Amino acid sequence: RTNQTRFPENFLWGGAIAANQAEGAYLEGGKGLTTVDLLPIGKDRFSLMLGNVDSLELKDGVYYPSHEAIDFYHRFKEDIALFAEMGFKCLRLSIAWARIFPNGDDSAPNEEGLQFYDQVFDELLKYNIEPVVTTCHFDVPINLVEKYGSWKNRKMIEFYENYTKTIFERYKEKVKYWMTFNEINMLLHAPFIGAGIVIKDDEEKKQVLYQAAHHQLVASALAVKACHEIIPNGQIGCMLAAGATYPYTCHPNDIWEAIDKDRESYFFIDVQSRGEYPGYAKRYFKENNLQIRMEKDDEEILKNHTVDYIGFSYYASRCASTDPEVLSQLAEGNIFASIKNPYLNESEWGWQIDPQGLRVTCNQLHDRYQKPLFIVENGLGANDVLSDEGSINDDYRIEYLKSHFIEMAEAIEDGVDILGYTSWGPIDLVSAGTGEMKKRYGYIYVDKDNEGNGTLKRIKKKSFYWYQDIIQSNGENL
Ligand code: P53
Repeated sequence: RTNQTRFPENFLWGGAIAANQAEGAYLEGGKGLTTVDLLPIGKDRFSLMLGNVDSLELKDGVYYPSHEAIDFYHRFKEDIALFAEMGFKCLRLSIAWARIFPNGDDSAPNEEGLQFYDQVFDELLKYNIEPVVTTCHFDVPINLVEKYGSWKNRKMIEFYENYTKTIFERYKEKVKYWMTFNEINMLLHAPFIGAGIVIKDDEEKKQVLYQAAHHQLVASALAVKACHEIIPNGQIGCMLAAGATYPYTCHPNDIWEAIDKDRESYFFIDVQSRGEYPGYAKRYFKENNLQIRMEKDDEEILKNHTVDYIGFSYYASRCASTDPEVLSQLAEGNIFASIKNPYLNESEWGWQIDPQGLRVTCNQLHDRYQKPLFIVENGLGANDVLSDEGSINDDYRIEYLKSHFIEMAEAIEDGVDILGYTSWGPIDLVSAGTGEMKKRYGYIYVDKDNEGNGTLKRIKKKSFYWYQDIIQSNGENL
């Protein structure tokens, strides 16, 4: 190795949380109900996330983990102080749309909601922690689902534009880094959690989803436009649930299948970053008889307002196969149906662990888009257990992160421009996929269990001190 440092001097080390998984206070401060507030823990959650929703009302006697979450709403000062102690350069968080516009279509914003984020950003800036803000991380105001069918409806573009302009204006002095939709490609796999979409029996699923995708893509481009106009020194990115797809074998059919699978996701980013629908998407629409209704200016809007950087989450790589025998072993119960890669280990939740896949993914995104990347989610969900002395020795998490950081350094050496790295859930929070508390990602333990019992006390894990050292040495001690 040369003397050159591995990570750029201003590399943004930090962590990432989302309003719906951390804040709680689900009806406080004038906040309206959102899609995620309707998701229980347990086996019903999965089917609801996919869009099999028959009621938009809360049910009695059901435990909804987002309602209190980890109470970040009341404890953000304590939590941010802990992030500062680790030396965070940035914190990725999301604004809850329904705190700002409780119904989504209100004529004026909710001042109390705006003030809450003012306080959060001020607290971060006090420690020189750069806020990195996702405008929408899964939680669509429920009124927009009820009245308009969420992103199925073109009117959503207007509501989102109004919302994003409001927050850009309000926070233009405080927030430089923005992102539009969290894991925009989730819309295809889990439409209700991804985009508030409920599929009715008489609806053609693909038609509905790709039309909704078009609305989000136009809305995203308009947010880019507004951000550039309102915050001249701002940067705004897209956000992809990434993870390279490997061909299961070298059979040409498998090679093509892997390309095809990746394109399901790249589709979104090709539009957001290159500004137009790719040829393979047009072919797909034609062959599946999908009519995407566009208005006259849409193509121009998409072309003129592309993102500044590519934000993405990376948890695992995937495998693609055309062999019926291999496909019959598909792991169930995951949003991304996955074929087991025999060369990889998996987490307690069956997510395959592939540090090298991070290097692959970085290189592929770099080759494709030639824009800075921002790794805005990565980490290991594990069931940490307190020792008798009350400590958490999460060596497995340190091992996971270390191996991924080494590959991230390799990608940088490959010439990939990476703005920063925010690990998912630096403080334990509610799992999006399962609603559990015990699927923990944090450097900070939160005393709360799956049933909602616990003191909510924060406890530093062993990885807290490890990450602190990584940040302090800018990755030189890996
Ligand atoms: P949890 C599935 C596949 C990839 C990313 O996930 C996903 C999901 C949803 O489960 O979501 C992202 O909490 C998402 C976060 C989420 C995180 O990954 O299921 O942006 O909100 O918490 C981890 O372990």
